[in-house]
Amino acid sequence: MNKLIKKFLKDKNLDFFILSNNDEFSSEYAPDSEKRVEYISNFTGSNAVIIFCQKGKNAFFTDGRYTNQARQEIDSEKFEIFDLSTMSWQKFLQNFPDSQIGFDPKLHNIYEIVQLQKNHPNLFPIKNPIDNIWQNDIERPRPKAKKAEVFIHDLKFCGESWQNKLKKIQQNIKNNETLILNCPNSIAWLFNIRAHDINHIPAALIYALIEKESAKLFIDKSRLNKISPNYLENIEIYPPQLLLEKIQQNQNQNFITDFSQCNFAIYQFLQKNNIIFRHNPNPCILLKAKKNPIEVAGAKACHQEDSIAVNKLLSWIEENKNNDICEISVAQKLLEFRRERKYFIEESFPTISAFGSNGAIIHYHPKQKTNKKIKGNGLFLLDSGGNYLNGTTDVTRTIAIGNPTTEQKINFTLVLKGHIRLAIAKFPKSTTGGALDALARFDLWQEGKNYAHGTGHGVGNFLSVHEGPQSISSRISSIILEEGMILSNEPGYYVDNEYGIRIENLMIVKEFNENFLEFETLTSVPIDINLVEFSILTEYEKKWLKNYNTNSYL
Ligand SMILES: [Mn+2]
Repeated sequence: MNKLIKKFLKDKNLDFFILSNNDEFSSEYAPDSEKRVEYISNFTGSNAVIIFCQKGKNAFFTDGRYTNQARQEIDSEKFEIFDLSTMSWQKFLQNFPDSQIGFDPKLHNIYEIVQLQKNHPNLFPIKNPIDNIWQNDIERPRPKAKKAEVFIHDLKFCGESWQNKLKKIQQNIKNNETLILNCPNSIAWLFNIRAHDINHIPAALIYALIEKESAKLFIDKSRLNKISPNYLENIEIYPPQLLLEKIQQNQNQNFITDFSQCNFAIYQFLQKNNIIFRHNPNPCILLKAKKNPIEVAGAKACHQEDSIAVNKLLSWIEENKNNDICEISVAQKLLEFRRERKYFIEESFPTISAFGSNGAIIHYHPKQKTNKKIKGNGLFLLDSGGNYLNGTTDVTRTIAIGNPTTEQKINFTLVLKGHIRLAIAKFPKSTTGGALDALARFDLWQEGKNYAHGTGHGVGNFLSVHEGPQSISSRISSIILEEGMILSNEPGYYVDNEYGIRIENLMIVKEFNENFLEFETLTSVPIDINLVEFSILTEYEKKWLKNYNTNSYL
């Protein structure tokens, strides 16, 4: 396969081809039919870019969560692995400013390519060579794209009619403007519809065009059989392949779209047809992030349900620790317990069930080849979540199997201190998530320790477990935290090849007083006190822990 790509590059006179792990919607969990990086390299993580080189080794880029995993999964003869935090693929290409570079315009957002064009005059959108190879592969045929039936997300779970939401969006659109939406999560939220096109995120992979007085959805009509024809009253429905045609028919309109989401293929089309367009931040994002009172109530209820499942699992581990349990069997049992809970639909992401050294692989998912028995002495890290009709959950617990070492206890306690510091924080209105990140790291930093991931991400309502714009991270958190936003609180600590520690709860932002906000923790799963080094906790922290655990045995 590598040879085929090298030949392709030579034939096309290209030095490089950039392959991103995205689909045309930048889905976090690309559908199987779009997993080109996995097909070509065996890498199963969600974030990766490969730069295929006509000469020499190809370059493989992923972030700190996945570098260990990449080393295990991909062929180091063919790929050199880079950590995106120290070497981005853009920086890599900067060493070759005059090179001829090909890319698939559907798999990159507009910003990404516009930035790249500044340094690389010879950058060419081309037909993806991997698609050709995959299409002709009889041994590993390319899966068909899944087009699932659409269903309604009931008003009792979403709390606001789509007509209302649409009105709010249309208020900010000018008469001669058309908004292009290619963000499936936003469309799902806006029209209160869901579908299982991909695992873990119940959104249909579709486009929409929104105008001042009208709206168009691009979706096969057959997918709407389950919902009443009156439901999407006044919304025009077109087959997906008519998107560009409809844009062209309205070419006198000014088009607006979010350049950080919209793919470059659409940009190319607009440019080619001399259609006027500009960047506009996706207006759904912030409205979606601030949960309404019904969504807040749903989030609390589904967290109670989900916490019961995790509580049951922790007791089950305790009872079965001498019964040959392993990472995979624990993850399966947890799914069984979740399936018993009210409104549970599916896991919100693949469960991270990691014992011992596997815990140091930040986004590890057990496979037959790596599956460890959970026995002897070691730390067991379990990060999992559920998508419920009334909300989305995400929780991590690290528990001691056998006897933990003093070092493990101290590190766990430093992580716990950071978790508590953030959980109890009160902060002025207009504080950004970035400003709070150091709270969770402070105690680790004092010991010269840190973790290579963000502290908190936003969470959807029966949608994506990772949903912006808010986050708690030193890198990209210029968004002000507002009432009703849900965030994770998940500091950790990792020792490569030995163990991993992470403590994660979800929290909701609420008012503390007129000028200040605070968090309310939603997750109720006890923290393992066998891992706590009480001598380094303050009296206040001890009290917090006791109180939290007392209220968390469900
Ligand atoms: Mn999380």
